[in-house]
Amino acid sequence: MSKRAAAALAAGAMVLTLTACGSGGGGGGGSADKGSGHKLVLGFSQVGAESGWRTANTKSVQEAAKKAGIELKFSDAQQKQENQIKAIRSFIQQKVDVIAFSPVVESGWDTVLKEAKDAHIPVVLTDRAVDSKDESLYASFLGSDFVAEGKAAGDWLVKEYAAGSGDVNIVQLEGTTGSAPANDRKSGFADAVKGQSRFKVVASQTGDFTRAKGKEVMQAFLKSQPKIDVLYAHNDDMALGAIQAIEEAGKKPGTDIKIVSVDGVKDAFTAMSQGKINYDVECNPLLGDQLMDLVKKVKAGEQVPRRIKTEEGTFTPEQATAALPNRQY
Ligand code: GYE
Repeated sequence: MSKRAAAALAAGAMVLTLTACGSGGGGGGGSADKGSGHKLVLGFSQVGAESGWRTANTKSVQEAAKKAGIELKFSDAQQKQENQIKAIRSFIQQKVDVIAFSPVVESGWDTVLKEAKDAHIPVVLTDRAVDSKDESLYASFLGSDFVAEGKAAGDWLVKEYAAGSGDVNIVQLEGTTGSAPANDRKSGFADAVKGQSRFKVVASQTGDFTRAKGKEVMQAFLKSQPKIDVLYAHNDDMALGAIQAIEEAGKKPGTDIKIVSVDGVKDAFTAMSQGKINYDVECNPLLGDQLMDLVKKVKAGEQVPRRIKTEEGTFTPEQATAALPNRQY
C-alpha cells in the first residue's frame, strides 16, 4: 500500500476507533508506517553515471538521505530523458512524498511536471534546471550557477593571454546537448571573450560529459585543426579524455595546448599537479544535505527560496596541488 493511502486509511481508522470506542479496527496492518513515525519518501531521478562529478553527487544524495532518515527511491536515467520521464511517472504512481530530479536536458518537462502537480506531489530540481515557463511546476531549484562557471573559465583565458596580441585558437568540448550546464557554460564563456576577436572558437562539439567521448572528439579536433592553442572543456572527465588524445598525438597537454575545465574533481587536480590542466572552475556535487533539508521543508509546506545557488571557487595548479590531499571527490 502507498504511504499516502496508508496515512489516509490510518486517519480514517482513527475516526472509526473513536466512534467505535476501542473496537480495535487498526489500519496499520503491515505498512512501514509505525505510529506517527511516517518516514518521508523521496523519489530521486539521477542523470546517470557519466562523470566523477556525478558519482560524487549520487553518493552525497544517498548518504544524506540515510542521515536524514528519508527513504530514497533512486533511479538512474543513463543520460536519457525518456528514462527520467518514466521514473517520475513511476514515483507519481507510488505516491512518494516528494520528487527530486536532475534533468538531463532543459526542455520538454511540462507534461510530466504537470502530472506531478495534479497528483499534489511537490518537485524539487537539483543540479540542473528546466526551461519551463510555468514556475508553479516545481518548488525550488538547488544547484550551481553554470553561466558564472563559464564566465570564470573565459575570464581566466583573457587574463592568461593579456600580454599577447595574436589570435588564440580555442576548441570547445561541450557537455550533453541541450543540458543546462552545456548551454550555460558555453554562453558564460562566450560572454567573457565577447568583443575580443582574437579569441576564436575554431571548433566546438559535444563530448557528452564523458571521458571516452571527450577523447574521441579531441582526436577529431587534432586532425581537423592545424593550430589549437586552448581547449575549453565543459567538465573534467572530457578534459581528462582529451589529455589522452593530446598525449597520443605527441603533444604536451597544459603546455602545447592549454586546458581550462570545470568541476574540480580529484583526478583533474592530479592532472593539474602534473601541469596538464591550467585552470579549473569548481562545481560542487555535494548537494545531498542541502537537498534533504529542502525536501523536508517542502513536504512540511514551509516557504522555500525558488533558487538556491551553490558556493564554489576556482583553482590554479598550485591551489589544486595544495587542496588535493583533502579533496573529497
Ligand atoms: O559538471 C558534469 C556532469 O550537471 C553540473 O554534469 C553537472 C554536470 C557536471 O556530468 O561533470
